Amino acid sequence: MKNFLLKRGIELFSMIPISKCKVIKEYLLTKNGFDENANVIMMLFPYRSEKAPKNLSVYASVKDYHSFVENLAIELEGYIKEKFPNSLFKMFSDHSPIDEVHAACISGLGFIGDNGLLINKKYSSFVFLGECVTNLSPEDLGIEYAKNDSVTTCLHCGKCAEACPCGCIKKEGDVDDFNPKSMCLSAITQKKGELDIKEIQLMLDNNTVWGCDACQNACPYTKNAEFTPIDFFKDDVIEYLDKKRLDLLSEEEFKKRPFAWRGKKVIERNVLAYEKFKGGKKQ
Ligand code: B12
Ligand code: SF4
Ligand code: SF4
Repeated sequence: MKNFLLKRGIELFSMIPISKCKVIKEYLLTKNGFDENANVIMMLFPYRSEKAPKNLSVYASVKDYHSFVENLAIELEGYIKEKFPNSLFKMFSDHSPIDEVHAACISGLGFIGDNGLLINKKYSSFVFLGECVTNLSPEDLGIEYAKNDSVTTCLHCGKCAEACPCGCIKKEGDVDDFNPKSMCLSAITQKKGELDIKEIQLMLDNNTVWGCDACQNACPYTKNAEFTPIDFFKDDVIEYLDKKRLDLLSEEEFKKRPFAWRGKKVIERNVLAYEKFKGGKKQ
């Protein structure tokens, strides 16, 4: 299993029992036949490449990580089922039974930043999280349980809170209220319906038509972080998204982008508003 993952550029993985995870969607476990004895192999997928996007968050500029995980799941399932035909095995990412940030932290793969994200020392917070839930044991798979399964946190330097344009991040020791996550710019760019002028202004000020990286870019761990070694995230990066670029995407290509799950209308609305108010000029 270790070699299988390493060959695919996945160097950060670790195993924990599901009983230590925060289960947020129980039905995804029962539906797939798992009980409290299941194990979780947490994995980190670094995704930031040298190509820095100009008006998109990094996650939105690379190909959709869900298809990366789907392809990995197919290969991994074939590999595992050949050795253990009766085993239970299911890959998740994002739409997951567990709180992935918490699980990756107690797997020893990083710590939780005040920005709510999992930060890995080598790749910073620019890592996607995914996991394989299985009834196989560490001995079966040749991966040992994480040694330190406590929750660890960051430097609490306050830079992410200062950089957040929406006041969503609480500084250590802060007693003031902070805004709910629904007010996070990332959530605003993904919501359906009309955007008001304040919301459009936030997109313009932060140069983004999808997602937000302000709290990650301000974080000191990002400064010296390494770029992704995974080819999937290096190819076909969209550095600037305008209406012309959007229209050039075929239906098939559009489906491969991280903003596709919301449908064409939402990203088109953002791009048009961005272009209209920026006067169509590239930053
Ligand atoms: C829902 C969600 C969002 C929503 C949150 C809105 C809401 N109403 O809750 C929105 C759209 C805002 C969002 C934004 C982003 N997300 Co998101 N999101 C998730 C998702 C699917 C579920 C989170 C959850 O509900 N956890 C469970 C509940 C119980 O936990 P919670 O206590 O409410 O808080 C958790 C998180 O919400 C977060 N958190 C804590 N404090 C704060 C504060 C703010 C302001 C925000 C936004 C989040 C946040 O950390 C907590 C511990 O896990 C996870 C995947 C997963 N299955 O875990 C991805 C996930 C957390 N997101 C991810 C990413 C990449 C992002 C963005 C960076 C994308 C972008 N560039 O725009 C931003 C970052 C915003 C931020 N600072 O956290 C990655 C994070 C990878 C990492 N290194 O940690 C995940 C793990 C997806 C993945 N599989 O890789 N996300
Ligand atoms: S993603 Fe942007 S708006 Fe959301 S918490 Fe981070 S800095 Fe704030
Ligand atoms: S910017 Fe500072 S406070 Fe925020 S996550 Fe990074 S180390 Fe923690």
